[in-house]
Amino acid sequence: RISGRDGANQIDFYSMPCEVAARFLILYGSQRGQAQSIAEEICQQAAEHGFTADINCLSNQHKYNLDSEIRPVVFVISTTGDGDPPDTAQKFVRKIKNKSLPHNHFSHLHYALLALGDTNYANFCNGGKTIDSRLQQLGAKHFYATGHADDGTGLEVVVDPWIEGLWDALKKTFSSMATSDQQDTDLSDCTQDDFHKNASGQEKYKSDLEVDLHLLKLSETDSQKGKAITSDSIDVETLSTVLVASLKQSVPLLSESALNVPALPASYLEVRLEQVSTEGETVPSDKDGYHEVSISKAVQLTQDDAVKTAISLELDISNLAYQPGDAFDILCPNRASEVEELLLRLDLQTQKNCAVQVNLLKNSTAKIPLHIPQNGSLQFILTWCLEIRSAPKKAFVRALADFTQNSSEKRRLLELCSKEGSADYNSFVRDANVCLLDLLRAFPSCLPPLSLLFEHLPKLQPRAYSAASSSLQHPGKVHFVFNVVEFPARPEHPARTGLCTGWLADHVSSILRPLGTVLASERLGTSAPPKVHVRPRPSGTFHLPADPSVPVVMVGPGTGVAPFIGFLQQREKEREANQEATFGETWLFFGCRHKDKDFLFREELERFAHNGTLSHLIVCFSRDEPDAAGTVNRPTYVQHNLSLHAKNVASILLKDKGSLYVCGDAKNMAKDVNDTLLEIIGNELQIDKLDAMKTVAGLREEKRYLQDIWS
Ligand code: 2AM
Repeated sequence: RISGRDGANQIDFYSMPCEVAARFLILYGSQRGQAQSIAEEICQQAAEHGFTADINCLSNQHKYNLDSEIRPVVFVISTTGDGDPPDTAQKFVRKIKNKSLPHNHFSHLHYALLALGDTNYANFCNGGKTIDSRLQQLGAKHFYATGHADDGTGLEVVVDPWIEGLWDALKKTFSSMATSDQQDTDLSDCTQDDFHKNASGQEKYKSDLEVDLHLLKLSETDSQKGKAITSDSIDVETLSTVLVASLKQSVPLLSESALNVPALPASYLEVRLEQVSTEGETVPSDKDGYHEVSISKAVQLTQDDAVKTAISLELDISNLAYQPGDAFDILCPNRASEVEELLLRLDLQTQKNCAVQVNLLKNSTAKIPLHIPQNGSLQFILTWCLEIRSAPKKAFVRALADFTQNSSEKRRLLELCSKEGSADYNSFVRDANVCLLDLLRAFPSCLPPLSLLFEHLPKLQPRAYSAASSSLQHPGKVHFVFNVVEFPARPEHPARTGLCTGWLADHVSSILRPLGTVLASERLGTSAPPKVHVRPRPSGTFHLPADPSVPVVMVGPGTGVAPFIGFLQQREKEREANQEATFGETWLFFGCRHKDKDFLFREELERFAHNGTLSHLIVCFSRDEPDAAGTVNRPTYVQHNLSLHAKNVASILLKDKGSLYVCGDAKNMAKDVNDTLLEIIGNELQIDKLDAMKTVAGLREEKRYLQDIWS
């Protein structure tokens, strides 16, 4: 049957023993490289399991043809924005969404899909789900249950067992294809169990809204799968109570066989250091669309005794265009002191200026990671290209164990990356923000080769900051505001600041001034300003409504107020320029800890309220003592004020077709605000929670409930 078909593969591999020629196709849709690296890992592991895998990005449409694809296909799809498929998958999605495709268009296709998402954001895994449900509609068959991995709790919790179960599912697929005509059999039933047996991860839906969107957006079978996975998963909490020790200290509980975890992927890089000059290197910039710009101002917005230090920056961006609501990517280097320590620890300090040459080991089908430049100096690569602060993935921990001399250290590393040691890995590595250097400090007999770092450390990613200005008000400039992130000392590592915010704070220290003062050099314009590499990152949706008469409600406690400062500056200028126009009501719900310590942008916000740009400025203080009047139950958080103004908020959203914007912390604030919104809508419309959820989901669909949130 199959050999008669044309397509990418002319060989009748299904009738061969699967060890010989079992070939499948991996397609990934990646936004920031995670789906790609997982796809590449599957590709590498395939060989170990006797398969041959071809791998392509979904955007390379000329390199694959699903219309005649007879190989099983494994999709790895991430999610971006408001639950959208990644940019690299957009064309593909448009293609399969074509309404003229017949319902059996993909009836020949057997596939498995791994969806990546983050339950801190709305529309969990929706990128993968969109593709999955459309493929189902067009008749494609699952040969393995879809996995939904959550970056909020650690992708590997689902990804690792999902990949582990994939090999058996593929074997069954190949053998059933070879032995009988399975054209009309959905293979997912016989392999779902395999996944459930392996799944130590839970598919968690953190908020009710997620559950609701899940119910609304998914087919029934998908939501049933979600439940099945949850109930079958290993009880991580029970494990943690018996296993908890410390990062370093092993609990001799696991049997030797439990520790028998193979190192995957096998090493594939060979790194050579050449004593040649590598002078003249700067940051990896122009080719990726970055621009080096000056930081013209840096102002500390908070008092010295505030809980957090907030800093605002002004950058000279001359002709780079942006709209309020857009963000900018900022390139930041790893800390010089950490790079030095790493070089010292790896015994490479004297070679830091050597040029690095990276080659693939013989017979390897892997690829040299694109983010490692050829001939860059070692110091440059460790400073600008690799995320040395990232928590080492389990595969990395496993590989490190192979280069650890001391037997109890080695055992502990093996425990941490074993399936049974999952809870320990989560609490001592992932949740503790442990990085490679911390592990090397804790395990002194571990001495990995450089090639291992290059294989496992991810690309150093730029950090995105929302613009806190409008170019109408500040031509040629953009402002950002951020809190200097502080990680307190833990047994696993010393106190430290966040990579980018800590670097920026140090970088601008020579021009940093307290609020309300002018720095001498600013008046005289003498000292050279610090510079930074930025790249505009336009937001698809987080913008003011085009029609200024549409009312808006903005919710942004803390530095979440940033984009709204941009919105309001824009509106202030538009009002000045067009006094005849009608402007809708404009509400801002802001919150901070202390009125006198961290009321960010206080003067500017009061000016907006005074001149009518803001019709309502509603501020709460979470840690101030009650006022002299001793008001009981005063609002402490933005959502309390939302409740107090429930009638107005409901009427803006439900009657006046207004928009609600939420910016700031995803983990707590955005969820609580969402819950409050459900209550407000439920009460106003006298409907139950599920119907309120549907209404809120509708607001999201209409892009009238927009979030710019981070965790
Ligand atoms: P807290 O630190 O006193 O708890 C800006 O960060 C403001 O957001 C602070 O006043 C902070 O209060 C508050 N905040 C903390 N958790 C919040 C939540 N779940 N919802 C709304 N605001 C919150």
